[in-house]
Amino acid sequence: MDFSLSEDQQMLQQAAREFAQNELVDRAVVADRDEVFVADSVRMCAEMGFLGMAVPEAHGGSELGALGSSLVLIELNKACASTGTTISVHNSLACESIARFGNDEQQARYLPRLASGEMLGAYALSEAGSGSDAGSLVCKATQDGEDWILDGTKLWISHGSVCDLVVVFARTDADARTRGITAFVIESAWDGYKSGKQELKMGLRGSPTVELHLDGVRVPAANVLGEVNKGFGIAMSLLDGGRIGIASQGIGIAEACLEASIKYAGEREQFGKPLAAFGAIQEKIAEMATRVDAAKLLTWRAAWLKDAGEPHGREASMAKLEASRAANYGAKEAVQIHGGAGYTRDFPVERYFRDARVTEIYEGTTEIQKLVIARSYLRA
Ligand code: COS
Repeated sequence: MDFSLSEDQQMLQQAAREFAQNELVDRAVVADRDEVFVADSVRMCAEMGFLGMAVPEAHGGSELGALGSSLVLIELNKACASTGTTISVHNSLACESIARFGNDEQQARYLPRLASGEMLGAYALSEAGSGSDAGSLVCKATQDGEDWILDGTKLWISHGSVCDLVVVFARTDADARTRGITAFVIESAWDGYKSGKQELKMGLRGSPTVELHLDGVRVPAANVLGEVNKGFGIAMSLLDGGRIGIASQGIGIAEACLEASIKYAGEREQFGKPLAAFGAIQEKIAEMATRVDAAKLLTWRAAWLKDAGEPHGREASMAKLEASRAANYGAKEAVQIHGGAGYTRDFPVERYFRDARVTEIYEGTTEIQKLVIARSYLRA
């Protein structure tokens, strides 16, 4: 067993780190404060090739695989979790859906534009009545000649107000629960597509989360992704990969918390010595660092399995479970180490604390990750 990254992976990590620290850190503060989409950051990510991480080179992508993507996502999220969310959803849920389940024509039509950043991709599964119970969705697709007509409202859609393409899951058989759902690729410019209310969120304020109204959207048969009524498996299998992305986000936030805490503990003095000299602070740093590494090992194992073409659902859920806990633990302790200062916007740990919270909620709650893990052992 070899725990080291290859030279290419180290170079990728370094390039992503320098880019994120130089370009994203200050923009993250403004996007959070003003609650505006991190458009410039995403555009610069496109120039770096980070919008094509899940797209094969043959279609203009950088084809970094799950491990390469994780290395990049950790660095982006360390600097700006709103950018990290956008890049993760675009790659692991939108691009990957077409790269894995699209036919040749769909791949040729969409992948180059997604990889270059000409199109930003989103993913629409959740609804008012179906969050954790994704299989109960009611958004409807009705056949009309060769076309499908989509009607319904989707909820919690990351960057649904600024995207160009969305992978939408809709019901095509009212009586078949998870076996009656189909995946469609739709373009936001099409008639009947409208983004609605933008949520006012605790964190990730540079990543708009919106309602999506589909009002008679006409979708040609050519935009059905995979087979009719086989969409639920596609949704779940994409989420297996997406969860590696969110685990990487958790690691990025947790690492940012650790680094900020080490810096502050070295600078701030109380009782005549730096905070770092106190056992109570050392105990927190040790816990934070160990949890970051545990999350990294689990996440990179899941990514390695995915890249090897092996089943990785259980491992992705374990990675997300642990990494999201590491992020929330790290953020809580980082604020604590910073004391009153950490409770102000003068220090970034206040934002990390708010951004971390959702990692235990979206792309499957902590409870759902435990359910997936337990089921994989118990086959219950
Ligand atoms: N990959 C491929 N197929 C999968 C799968 C996976 N990871 N997980 C389940 N499936 C398939 C099953 O094999 C089954 O297929 P068949 O119909 O051929 O038997 C089908 O999907 C239904 O599976 P299951 O019975 O397990 O579905 P449930 O309704 O019990 O739901 C959970 C399973 C709870 C795990 C699922 O609904 C889930 O992940 N919920 C959370 C959704 C989520 O993360 N939402 C966030 C959206 S993005 S913010």
